Amino acid sequence: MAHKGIEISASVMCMDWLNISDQLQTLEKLNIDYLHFDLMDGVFVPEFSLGPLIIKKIQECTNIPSDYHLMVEEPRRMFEQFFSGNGAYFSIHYEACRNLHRELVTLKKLNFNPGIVLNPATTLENIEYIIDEVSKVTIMTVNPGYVGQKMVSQTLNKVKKLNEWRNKFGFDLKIAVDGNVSFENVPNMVAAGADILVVGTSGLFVKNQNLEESYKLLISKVDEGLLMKE
Ligand code: S6P
Ligand code: MG
Repeated sequence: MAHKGIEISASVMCMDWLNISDQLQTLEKLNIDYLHFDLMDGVFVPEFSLGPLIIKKIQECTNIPSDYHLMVEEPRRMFEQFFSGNGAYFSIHYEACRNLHRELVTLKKLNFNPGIVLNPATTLENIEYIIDEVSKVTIMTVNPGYVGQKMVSQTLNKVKKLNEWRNKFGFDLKIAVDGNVSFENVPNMVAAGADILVVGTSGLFVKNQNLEESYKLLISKVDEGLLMKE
């Protein structure tokens, strides 16, 4: 459940895979807002990760809503493999699509909540003409493809600028941040205007740290950020 308007999306790729069923139960108890599914194709980014079949197995074990992040070249090839949209967030990269507007319209038809993701080097102006089509813009705060990286600090300014656009033009969209959403970085991210935090190895699934304790710490960092915003 959102904490004072801030939602948490837990990166499945960063879970303890040998204890995934226990961790899923804990996430449900904590009322985590979304399970963040990272898909990689070995082309758009060098790595591979989860595919639709494994994702489906996980979805069968939980009621937590899904939040898909496709790090996949020309992602439309995969839309139909996700069965039904059910209003889940489905985010594709600006850099990966030749016909971005068409793909966003198709996602809506498939009953997804379309989102767009921007790599650190991509400017906001690139999405000026499609921003009305999306429910969420994700600012990658690291380069996509790997866990455990350091935040690219300039991306915080992009979050701030997007938040200013949203306030100025009244865009009805959520701003998400993904990458090194750590206890240290969360206050600044929230203060900059992020309202969905994708958390992985540095902000929730921290090695040798109890999941519930990590969550408590994370929420206290969200509160710090909200105070900075006032
Ligand atoms: C990265 C991916 C992310 C990671 C998450 C890892 O390409 O999109 O969703 O899973 O950012 O978290 P951390 O704290 O290790 O950076
Ligand atoms: Mg991601």
